[in-house]
Amino acid sequence: MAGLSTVFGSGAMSNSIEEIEDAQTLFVIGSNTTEAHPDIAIRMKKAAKNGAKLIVADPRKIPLVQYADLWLRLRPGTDIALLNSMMHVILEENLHDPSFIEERTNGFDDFSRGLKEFTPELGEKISGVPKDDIIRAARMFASSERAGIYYTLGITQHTHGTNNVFSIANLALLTGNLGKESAGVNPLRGQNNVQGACDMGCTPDVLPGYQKVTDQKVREKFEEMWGRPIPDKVGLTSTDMIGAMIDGRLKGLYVMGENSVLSHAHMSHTIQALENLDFLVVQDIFLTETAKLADVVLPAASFAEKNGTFTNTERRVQRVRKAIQSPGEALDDLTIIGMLSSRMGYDHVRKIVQATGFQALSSGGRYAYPEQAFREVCFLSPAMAGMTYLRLAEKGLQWPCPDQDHPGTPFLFKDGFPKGRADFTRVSYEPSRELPDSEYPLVLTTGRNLYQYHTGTMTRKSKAIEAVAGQAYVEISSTDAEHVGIGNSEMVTVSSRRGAVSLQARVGNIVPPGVLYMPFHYAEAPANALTNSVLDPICRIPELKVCAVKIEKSG
Ligand SMILES: Nc1nc2c(c(=O)[nH]1)N[C@H]1C(S)=C(S)[C@@H](COP(=O)(O)OP(=O)(O)OC[C@H]3O[C@@H](n4cnc5c(=O)[nH]c(N)nc54)[C@H](O)[C@@H]3O)O[C@H]1N2
Ligand SMILES: Nc1nc2c(c(=O)[nH]1)N[C@H]1C(S)=C(S)[C@@H](COP(=O)(O)OP(=O)(O)OC[C@H]3O[C@@H](n4cnc5c(=O)[nH]c(N)nc54)[C@H](O)[C@@H]3O)O[C@H]1N2
Ligand SMILES: [Mo]
Repeated sequence: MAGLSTVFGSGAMSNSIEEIEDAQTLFVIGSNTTEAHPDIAIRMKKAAKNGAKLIVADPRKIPLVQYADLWLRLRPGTDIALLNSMMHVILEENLHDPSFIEERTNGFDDFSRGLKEFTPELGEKISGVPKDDIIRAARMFASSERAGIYYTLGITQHTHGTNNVFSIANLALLTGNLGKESAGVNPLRGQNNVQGACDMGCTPDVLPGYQKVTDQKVREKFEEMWGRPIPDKVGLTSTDMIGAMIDGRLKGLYVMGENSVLSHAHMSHTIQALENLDFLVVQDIFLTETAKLADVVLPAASFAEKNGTFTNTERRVQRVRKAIQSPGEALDDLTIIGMLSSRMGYDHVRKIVQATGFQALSSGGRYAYPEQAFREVCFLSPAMAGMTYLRLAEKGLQWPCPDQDHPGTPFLFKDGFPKGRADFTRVSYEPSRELPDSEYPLVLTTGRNLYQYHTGTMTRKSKAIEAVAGQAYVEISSTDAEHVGIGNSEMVTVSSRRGAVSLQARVGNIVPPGVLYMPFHYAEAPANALTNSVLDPICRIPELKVCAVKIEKSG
């Protein structure tokens, strides 16, 4: 998601979930919304019922295809060819928005020159989508007043993930679909609070509120409050940390709420990296595959056992309230971090309490309760300066919310872009890094299903969920299954240059010939034993959506 950060600063939806219902066209690309964001998919289905046009671009026949006016079944990894050829048609047929381009953007000329070669014929050749469908999609998207783009990992988890996101931004700018209701560029974020984590500075280039760590003024502001020098260099991404652990440049690691062994690409590599550490701390609510490798495990409390805030994909900061007591020695993450930092001699709380004028008890060098930490956040992050627990009480607030009287912001960029004008970015098509060959003739793409959550630490403890989705599987087309001599439900072995897994085959028409699909939920058949850890050069996301594999009957 960092890809979008480079464009818009945060990776959140530009518009609100509620607005989906009033869109005239919805373009859903690389998002299995029904299974990964069911609540948002309900709005999309409602919009379609109200007459909105729905375009779905996905290699798989995902459930949303059933509601689509147009399904663009592209080959994995070819989104730029598809998007560029759609934009070629939009320009050719004068369906773009010249006044928006003139008033609010930069770089149009260079960008449009780059589109010249991307005829619908070339688009079809690369993506496999028939050229007439590319033309129809272009017309459908560009001819409506309010058209929104919704995307997720089918767009980002590629070595050209950042360029994919630029391409989506180009389409929105070309058609003037930013800065108004029921339109926009909308990445549907993943975990309940991944947006909040990013807002709090959990990316290596920023402090809370997307304030650049390389900006001296920013550092001075935080140093003054925190009473400690702040490094002036951008840190490592979690994906780059793996390489640094293998090289021995990184010797100690503190993992908080991540089951890295199963969730990072190229599992044997990840395990080698973790084993090469001198010291590993894992703070989790369960003893995961990763926690088992740790020197110290800190038991944490779950979402239902603590107070605080979560921020969702539409930038809405919401209260979370403690409903049950934590078991055993588990403590909430804030308390654990506070205890550690006071042992380390940090004592910035007093200063913050003074500066915010928020008179409340703090114990030792740490906060006594989460509302105090929230005060600090709002004090240091201009986009949240107007928020308080009291104001969040009912249905939360969407940032930017710069002062106490500000009602929050349902959609961004109404009165301009952060940089004044938005840039078009010329992007060209580049194939995925590992393409099928005679030894590994199929493309594997990985993801999720409706029932399970990620590495299964939480959902696989539920008997009800296991009863319906407890079995690891790989989707294969009937054509390929016949070719390899595999029947439905038979056990197969899928292997790549990095590993092999055995699991059940699901033969059908969800994936096209040439493509396999595997969810990464199952530790007994981990998809990431196969995936390629090669990274996008800008945002450092791995190519989890494309690698080359072969499939054989298990024998
Ligand atoms: N049930 C459930 N819901 C979840 C999660 C979960 O684990 N389980 N996880 C949450 C998290 S953290 C996230 S990030 C989101 C992820 O949400 P999604 O990104 O919607 O989830 P994925 O299953 O990874 O689906 C990606 C989609 O992209 C398609 N795809 C693959 N390759 C390409 C390509 O090259 N181009 C295009 N256009 N499409 C492609 C796949 O067929 C699939 O439909 O889900 C969130 N919601
Ligand atoms: N092949 C493949 N790999 C992928 C993806 C893919 O599409 N394909 N998707 C990627 C994406 S988008 C994501 S987001 C990652 C997800 O990867 P992870 O984040 O590693 O997956 P989870 O299983 O959600 O692990 C979260 C951990 O946090 C713990 N936890 C839950 N609540 C709390 C809490 O309140 N406090 C603490 N301390 N711990 C808690 C859980 O027990 C769990 O062990 O996987 C990535 N990996
Ligand atoms: Mo995610």
